Amino acid sequence: MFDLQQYAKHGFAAPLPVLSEQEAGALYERVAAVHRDQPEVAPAAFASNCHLLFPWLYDLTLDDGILDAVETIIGPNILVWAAGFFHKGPSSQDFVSWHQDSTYWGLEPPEIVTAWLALTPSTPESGCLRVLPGSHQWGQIDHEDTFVDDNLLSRGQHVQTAVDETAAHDVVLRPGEMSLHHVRLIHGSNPNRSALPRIGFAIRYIPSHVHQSGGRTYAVLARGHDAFRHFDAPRRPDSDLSPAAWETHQDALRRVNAILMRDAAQPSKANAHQLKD
Ligand SMILES: O=C(O)CCC(=O)C(=O)O
Repeated sequence: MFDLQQYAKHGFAAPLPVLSEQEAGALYERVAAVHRDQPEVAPAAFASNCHLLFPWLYDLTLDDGILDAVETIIGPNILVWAAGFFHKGPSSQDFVSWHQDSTYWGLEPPEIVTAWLALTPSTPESGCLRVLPGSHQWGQIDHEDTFVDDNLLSRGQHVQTAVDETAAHDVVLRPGEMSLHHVRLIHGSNPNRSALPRIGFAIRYIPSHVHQSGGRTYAVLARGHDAFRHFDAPRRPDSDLSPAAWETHQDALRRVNAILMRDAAQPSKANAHQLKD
């Protein structure tokens, strides 16, 4: 099922089954219910670090099927550094520019892996993740911040190198399937031209020896043990959107924003669905 040699060569692996379509559909319903019942809260709640606001998302980051594949790549001592949704509504102009996740995260060494779990069909038409195979071996490339409105990235950053679109690979996923990608892999995505929302839950996993520069952030021990203690451990949310959960979430955001947005020419884009790079 999961081919480590392919991951090492191309910097990603997909599609990998994690949940049944029914399970993915049930998660989608929970997300949709919050959007329906609390529309003023939902965009902020499902963006960066939403696993600190909803116990069922916290638990999803600890899913054994996901962790088994992640362990193959980064070893047995695994922390969850961040998690959040990339949500494109039907016929939405939202897109993600070509970028490397490693650019502003301040994590070293670059052994971070993202699990991107589809809750709805992720296809070329709906604006699926697109990757440049092998680009994780190109080292860290400079990025330019654009702060363009429809860009889902917090700084609208894009990689300062020519991207050969014909070499890009579309990561097509059914609901319940995931992809894994390397923190240095160049990737992005196009607008959603379909009638359905395109929703992916991105979880950032690190081995416990990875350290944070620029400040101290939170990370949840997902498997194994943490002999390094480079991160603070947040509490599991006691219930959906509880005051205590919001407090931890806001503290986590403040800490991580101070790192991600340092030296930025503008503050984080208000519509950023996910704090990145
Ligand atoms: O969901 C997308 O379109 C982009 C996701 C992404 O950039 C990431 O997971 O790092």
